[in-house]
Amino acid sequence: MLRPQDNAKRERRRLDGLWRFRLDVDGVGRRDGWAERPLEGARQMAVPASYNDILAEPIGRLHVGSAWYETDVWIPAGWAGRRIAVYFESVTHHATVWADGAVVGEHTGGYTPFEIDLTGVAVPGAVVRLTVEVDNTLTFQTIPIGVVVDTAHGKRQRYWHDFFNYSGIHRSVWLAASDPVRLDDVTVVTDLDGTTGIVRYAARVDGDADVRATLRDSAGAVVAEASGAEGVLEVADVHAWAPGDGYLYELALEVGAVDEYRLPVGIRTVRVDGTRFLINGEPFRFRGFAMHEDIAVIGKGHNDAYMLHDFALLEWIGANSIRTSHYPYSEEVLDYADRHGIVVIDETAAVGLNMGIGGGVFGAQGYETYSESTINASTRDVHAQAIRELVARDKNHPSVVLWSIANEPESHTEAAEEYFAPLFDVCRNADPTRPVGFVNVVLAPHGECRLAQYSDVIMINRYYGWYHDPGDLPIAEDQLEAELRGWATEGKPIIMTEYGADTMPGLHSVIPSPWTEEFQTEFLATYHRVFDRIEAIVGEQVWVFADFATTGGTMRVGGNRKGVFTRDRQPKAAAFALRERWRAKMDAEEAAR
Ligand code: GCB
Repeated sequence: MLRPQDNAKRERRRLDGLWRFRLDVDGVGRRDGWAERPLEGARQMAVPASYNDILAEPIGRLHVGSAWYETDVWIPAGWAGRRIAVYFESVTHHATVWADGAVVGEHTGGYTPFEIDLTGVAVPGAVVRLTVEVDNTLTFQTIPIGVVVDTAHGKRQRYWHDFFNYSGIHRSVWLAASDPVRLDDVTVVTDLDGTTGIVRYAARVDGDADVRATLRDSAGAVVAEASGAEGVLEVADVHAWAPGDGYLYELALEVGAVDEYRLPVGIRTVRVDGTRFLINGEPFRFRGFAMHEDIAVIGKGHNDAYMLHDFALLEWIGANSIRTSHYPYSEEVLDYADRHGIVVIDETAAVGLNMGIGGGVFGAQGYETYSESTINASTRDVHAQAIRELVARDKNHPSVVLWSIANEPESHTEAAEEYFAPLFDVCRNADPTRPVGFVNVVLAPHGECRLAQYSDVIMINRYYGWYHDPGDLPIAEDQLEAELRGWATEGKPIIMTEYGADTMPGLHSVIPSPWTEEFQTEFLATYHRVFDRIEAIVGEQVWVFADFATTGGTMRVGGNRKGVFTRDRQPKAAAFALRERWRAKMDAEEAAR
């Protein structure tokens, strides 16, 4: 599946805007045939956006189950004879789609796209009523997982991850037209041989037609050509894609005389060598943040202005990388990262697969993580599909250098190994070119984790001095160093994928104490001293870029406050300290080049 685009042979229309909307509070929408006729009792809802905080009613936060969206779409008369499809970038978490009252498709997985062929259903020159049932239910057989409990006050959703279960149509919806004979998919793999760049492409055509490939540089000059569904393009004096230098070529694929597709291509290599993480053969050190897609009112709805501002702040602070914690981000984010040389650790939505975290503070208590009745073989199938869909969507982004197949799962038990070992294979089969890993939690410290052996890179989240011995940074420094020295004996690169402290902006103290701005700054400095003493540490990504919404709870004050920026993107004191450190590192790297 390819993302819709406009070019000489293809056309697309964005269907964003105000749709008709109704929460299915009593769960009767299907029984009562809400899709069969225009949605009764509907209000308006923004697409893209989470509906939760827009409603300004408790039900927006409490609702478990379906929400119905509807819009009328005019199909251009000029599209007669074309293949017509609707492409959803993200519906969280399960979508069923109707066209004029008839089911046309469904999709599971809240953060990866899906396409539904409407040819024959959508009549050129006529209007089609599109209905989407958006189900936000999380169970032990969804990714992420959750459990629904029945209470005297209705259903309640519990889950083990620390961000609010925002729901809705979160990214753009496209109506797309192409020839019925068309390019269906393309995989690009790049390599470097001295000063020559190598681009291997493999195209999948729906129908019978020849493929011609043309590679152009950023000025539009043709640098290589080939024909056939598979081919190799060589670029003399290549301008490689590199961190901080998002140089992109453009690969144009022509399918007979009927279709074409243009794909930005960054030519680079990624490899792990001992404890080094190499991009184009050069050691790379990750500096930056684990992020969230999270904005006041809009929730997880994609917003271009916020995206640009977030990237501007990343540049301001001297970050060179991000992790898409804890789910695949909008495709716009990856496009931007490609174009600006930002390095991305790309994560699936497999978060919260751990009943031990927080003693049940975030979720429900009394469950076993892996069992017949909780996370089981069916969950693994869904998880495998989530990995395949992530790779299918993002495989051609040069910015993506490492896959994270899960965040903080239970990883110290035999059951964890049984569950996860095949999933590492799923990821490597889907993409043999990038390193694969998962993010380790403190409950499986060095020596006890049974999954690190399957990872190419060790990714670790730690909160010594926050959740353990809160406020005592000398002890935290010792604990962190002792553990990291253990991990360093594994001979693999280590990325600290999370470390941070909740901080209320405006709260100060002379002696740094938890929740103050001074403490956050000291906390990070403590960790940095340790990182700088251990060679195998090749990355530091602070938790978290900005404050974000979570479920309400005694450990959260209006959400998670570990942001280096507030939710409305104002800097806390730690932002300036990080900027000093990271910009100095950036300058030193530059000088060494
Ligand atoms: C973690 C999780 C992250 C939480 C964070 C915290 O380890 O990966 O999702 O938000 O800790 O602040 O507790």
